[in-house]
Amino acid sequence: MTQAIRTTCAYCGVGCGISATPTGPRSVTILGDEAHPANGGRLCSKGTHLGETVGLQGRLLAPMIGAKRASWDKALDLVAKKFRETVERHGPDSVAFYVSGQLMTEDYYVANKLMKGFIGSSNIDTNSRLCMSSAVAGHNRAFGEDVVPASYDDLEEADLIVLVGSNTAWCHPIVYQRIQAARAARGTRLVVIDPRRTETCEGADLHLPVKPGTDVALMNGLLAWCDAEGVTDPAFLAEHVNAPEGFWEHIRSGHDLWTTAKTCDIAPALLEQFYKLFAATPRTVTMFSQGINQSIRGTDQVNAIINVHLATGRIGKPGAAPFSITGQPNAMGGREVGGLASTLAAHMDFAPDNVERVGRFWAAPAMATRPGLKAVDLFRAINEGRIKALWVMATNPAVSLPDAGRVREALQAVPFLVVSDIMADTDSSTHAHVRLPAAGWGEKDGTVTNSDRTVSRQRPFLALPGEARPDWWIVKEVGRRMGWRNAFAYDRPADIWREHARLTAYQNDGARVLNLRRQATISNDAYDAMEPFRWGGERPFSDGRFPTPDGKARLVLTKQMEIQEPLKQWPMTLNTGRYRDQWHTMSRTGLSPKLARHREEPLVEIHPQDAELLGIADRDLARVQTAQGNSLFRVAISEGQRLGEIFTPIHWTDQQASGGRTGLLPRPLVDPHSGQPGFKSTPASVEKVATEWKGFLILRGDEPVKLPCLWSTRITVPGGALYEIAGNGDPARLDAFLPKGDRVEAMDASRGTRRIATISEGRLNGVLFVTRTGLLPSRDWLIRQLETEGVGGSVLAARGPGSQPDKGATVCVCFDIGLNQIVAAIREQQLVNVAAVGKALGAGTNCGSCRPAIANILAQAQQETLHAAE
Ligand SMILES: Nc1nc2c(c(=O)[nH]1)N[C@H]1C(S)=C(S)[C@@H](COP(=O)(O)OP(=O)(O)OC[C@H]3O[C@@H](n4cnc5c(=O)[nH]c(N)nc54)[C@H](O)[C@@H]3O)O[C@H]1N2
Ligand SMILES: Nc1nc2c(c(=O)[nH]1)N[C@H]1C(S)=C(S)[C@@H](COP(=O)(O)OP(=O)(O)OC[C@H]3O[C@@H](n4cnc5c(=O)[nH]c(N)nc54)[C@H](O)[C@@H]3O)O[C@H]1N2
Ligand code: SF4
Ligand SMILES: [Mo]
Repeated sequence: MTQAIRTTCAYCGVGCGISATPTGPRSVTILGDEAHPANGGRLCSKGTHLGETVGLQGRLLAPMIGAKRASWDKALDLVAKKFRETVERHGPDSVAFYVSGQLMTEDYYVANKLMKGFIGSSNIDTNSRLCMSSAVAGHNRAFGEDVVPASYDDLEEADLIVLVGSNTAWCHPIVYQRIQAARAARGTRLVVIDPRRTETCEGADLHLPVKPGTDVALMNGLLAWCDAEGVTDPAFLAEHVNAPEGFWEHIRSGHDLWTTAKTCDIAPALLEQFYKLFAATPRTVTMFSQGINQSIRGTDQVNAIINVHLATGRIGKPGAAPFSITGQPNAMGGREVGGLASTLAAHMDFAPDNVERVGRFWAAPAMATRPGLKAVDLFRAINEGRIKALWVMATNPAVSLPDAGRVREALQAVPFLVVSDIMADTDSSTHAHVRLPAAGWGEKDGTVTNSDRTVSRQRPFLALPGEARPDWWIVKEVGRRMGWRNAFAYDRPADIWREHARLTAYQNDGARVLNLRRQATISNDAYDAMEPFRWGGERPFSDGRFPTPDGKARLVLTKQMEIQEPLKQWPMTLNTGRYRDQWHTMSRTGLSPKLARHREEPLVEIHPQDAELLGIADRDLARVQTAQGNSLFRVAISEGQRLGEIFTPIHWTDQQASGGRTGLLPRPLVDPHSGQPGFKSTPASVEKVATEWKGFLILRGDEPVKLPCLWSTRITVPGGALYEIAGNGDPARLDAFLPKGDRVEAMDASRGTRRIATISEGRLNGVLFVTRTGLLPSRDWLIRQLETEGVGGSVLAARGPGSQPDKGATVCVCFDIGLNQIVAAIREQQLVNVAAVGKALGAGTNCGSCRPAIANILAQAQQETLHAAE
């Protein structure tokens, strides 16, 4: 028997430990690691189904120069030569790296060192700019260092947890499960502050549907309330906190309950309920993520939250802290090594003695002396011709940056583009001159740091496929070929880890909390056996000392920004974010048939009244337009939306769909302190788009096709792919996409229905259903025919003998249980809670990610029963 390998999840910043047992060259059994402090054995739907994503579909397996395979030597020599020549000709600031919170700390360290110490520029920025940079800037302003003063254990010690701008149930599901467990065990109260009613609200005591962008007013109002109620901590304030001039005068004027409620568009009684609860509960954790960070006032929003915690002394104590939760698995590690253009290394900024110190440590020939270009500015600089060589690693800016249409132009325009990725084709790598095949999750080896500063190992359990190589190796090889052989002479990740650890400790006389001194001499064996540990200790700032020059934390005066009234041309406000079972641009989660079922298409969610006004019905297609661009989405009418606001997901790309391109829509406007884009709020309009026909296509195999129709979205299914399609004109042009085989057809002219299948020796190769006015059958049974023997012409009836009724949209992906099944069971068996549904159907009893959804279905069913009784 092969041994289980302990590693960390590929996805979110919760950083769950995984126990992976390989079962073949490219297959693995995944379980939660019971000994890992983040998850104690639990995994969410994405972690649970990681095994479905380790195949080689779509992988880049050899270096490519243009469309041609190249040897590593040739590709690396070319990259080194082009970067060296560009620096020689145009100076160090004419080149840039754009990297990612999905790199290992070791990868990140090498890239940062190469750019900031050897090339001599700070033009290395990361997708964490889009994610965590407002939190980083907020921490620096308040504490003097980017330190998260909380741990997951605080969630179990808190009496109140406030989630601000965080859809925790979907995006940090195991943290959400820990919160729910704490609620069950000790009655912890939960408040959610989010303009949308998300599934996170299902298990909460209060939901405040704030007007977007008004969190500063809400937090300042809270501070004013605490001040008036005498729940600030004068002793702590006097000894450990500095307030800027005019701070309290500012808080004490114009932040009364009524004014605040009006600004935030929340019922005063609801707001008062929250304020009272907060004031009465010393053990409070306020957890926040992108609803706070991704704003053009993100840094002020972060500081408004921290202000409340500092002023009430709710920091550095058990169960009391402001808690910025990270997105990517190693967003935190990137911050530690200094992978942002605005930091130098190891939590040091560009102060002259830091530059001198790091330069000495690296024996650097060309230290960068000032911050470099932040992501949005970086791509603008490319469009302006100022950046002539760009290396993108482990991120997909053509999809994920705001105003992605301009970003695509930049990627096309840059004279030399290198993309390191695990996948062959991404919307960004299409434009690359050189593509480098990176090692992916399960193959790579290194460390990551999660939201609560816990460092864990990612360990390989699969062989490197083809010629894929780890990112640290690729970068150090380029460094060596650029002429710095000794500075980049690493043989293994442990070599890099030790150097990084030494730098954090180098001349660190307590000035920086980040100090990995004990790791600096770790042996290779000890590195391999490393247990998860937390830097900065259990509870930073518990002694009331902060890493500022005078040891005191800082309150920051924050003012609520003006919220622009909607313009006539753009009557709606576009909010963007995530789905429970997809990860970013779907390069990994898109491979999993199970995960694909939760949301099969990119939806635009809209309030019923807005939809009615616009003449849009549920399941229509609609075009969302902004000043930056437009894209098509499937409509989902949702009571959870505020009036005038719409929501679209960030996940869909050219690789899976003709529409759903959220990245084209947001404005490239950024927060002035952090440079983080305001992804959550863009003026927009929506209109219905009619099509003459709709249908679907099921194809065997995993080679994607691009279909010539207005709407086409692809999901992976067992044995093949399902395309949902809609369009105008003659649909017969789609017939050509059916694979060869014996062809069977059925037409119904009155409804304009075409059904065609191709079959070889009793195996279904593909099937196309299109209709103008008729209904379409459930896809499930047809999909199963891909894996069935002895298929014949009767497949066009789209129904097996005694086949099941339509299950409806998948809710529980672990047991493949649909909405209709749950609703029927609730009705027929009079189920009253999530546990009862679990008992009856199994739904929600494995990973638990769908439990909030089941709670929501139960609540709706109860409402309907009430209405029926009235
Ligand atoms: N399933 C899944 N999980 C993920 C990811 C993924 O792609 N898929 N990505 C990971 C990454 S990198 C990140 S950064 C995290 C993000 O995790 P989250 O921050 O939880 O996710 P988002 O959906 O981006 O946004 C959170 C919420 O902010 C709300 N919001 C919008 N505007 C405002 C506002 O003005 N005020 C307030 N209070 N709230 C507002 C939105 O309505 C949304 O529900 O998720 C991580 N986890
Ligand atoms: N409108 C809008 N836009 C957003 C957001 C939003 O809420 N709204 N959120 C933003 C946030 S918070 C984030 S974090 C970004 C995420 O956006 P991206 O970083 O662009 O998204 P990913 O799909 O995670 O891209 C990772 C890429 O790296 C590849 N990859 C995976 N593992 C490795 C590896 O080990 N090495 C290498 N070299 N490549 C690898 C994957 O195949 C994939 O192509 O999106 C941002 N964009
Ligand atoms: S919560 Fe889910 S996606 Fe996040 S690390 Fe844990 S298992 Fe992975
Ligand atoms: Mo993120």
